[in-house]
Amino acid sequence: MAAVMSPKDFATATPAWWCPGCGDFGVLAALKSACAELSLNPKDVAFVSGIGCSGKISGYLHSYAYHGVHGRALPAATAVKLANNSLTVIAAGGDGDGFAIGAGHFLHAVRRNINITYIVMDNQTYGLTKGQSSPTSDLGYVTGTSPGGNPDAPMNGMAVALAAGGTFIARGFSAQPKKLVDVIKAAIEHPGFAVVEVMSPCVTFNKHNTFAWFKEHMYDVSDIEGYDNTSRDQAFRALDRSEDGRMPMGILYRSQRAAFDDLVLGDKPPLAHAEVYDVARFRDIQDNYR
Ligand SMILES: Cc1ncc(C[n+]2csc(CCOP(=O)(O)OP(=O)(O)O)c2C)c(N)n1
Ligand code: SF4
Ligand SMILES: [Mg+2]
Repeated sequence: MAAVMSPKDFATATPAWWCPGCGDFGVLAALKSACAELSLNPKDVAFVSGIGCSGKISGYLHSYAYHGVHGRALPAATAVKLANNSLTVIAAGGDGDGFAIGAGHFLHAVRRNINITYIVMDNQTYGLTKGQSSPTSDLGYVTGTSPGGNPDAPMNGMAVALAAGGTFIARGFSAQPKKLVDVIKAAIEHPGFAVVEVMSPCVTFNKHNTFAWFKEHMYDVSDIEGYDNTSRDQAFRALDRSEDGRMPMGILYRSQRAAFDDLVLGDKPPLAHAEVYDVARFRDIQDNYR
């Protein structure tokens, strides 16, 4: 019988550093609940994050953790999964981390369909570096570095993921915990690359995309009559905000195809389970890199 876990089993002694009211608290709480409800054990979870306010999350979830380099959460998470595919690997980072500096890695992780979950904590700004515009900032967003308003059109990261061959594409809102937990659980259980964009307001710097703004603009795809989340066509249409500017949330699209880790590893044991059959040769190889 699976062990009964509680969100507290995933809590760390470190208090979260975020500003009071930051949306990221909701993402952390939902992740802890999702892991507990799936009866995961902290020793079987590896959490990898990039750099940003969002990236700090790996330090607040009791599990194996790697707080890496800006924009590089996904290659690091890919390496962890290939080294030990018995781990549940979850990567997380901000909209800047995933869609600006990490955009190339994002596309390739999507097309590879590696069996990990990726949470993009999207506050439509660069929170950590004091509120510059990010790839998802709205046109006209005024910041210290764009006083005349952001001149760049926002990127639709979930539509890009769908075009790149994504097999699980979802969106949540950090202020709707029940729905967010359900979406994250489904993402973790998906046998392939699952991306969840969580709208997570930055209360300190983004005075435009506030909690109230998201409440007004977001709707659940389950409210669209007959919405079929296995239809790529319907997902594209929902993600296109050109008509009414509203943002769909929920599981927008799901399908299945072979996962990268299964294709690469086949029946071979991953590195973490392989026997070191020739210790002298292994040491030689290590010495080459010293
Ligand atoms: C290679 C590199 N370039 C730039 C930075 C500076 N930097 C740190 S976090 C960040 C952006 C943070 O925005 P986002 O990823 O959206 O995370 P948030 O803080 O909003 O959660 C930048 C540009 C860095 N740390 N490393
Ligand atoms: S600066 Fe914004 S994103 Fe960063 S902790 Fe504060 S509210 Fe959250
Ligand atoms: Mg951000």
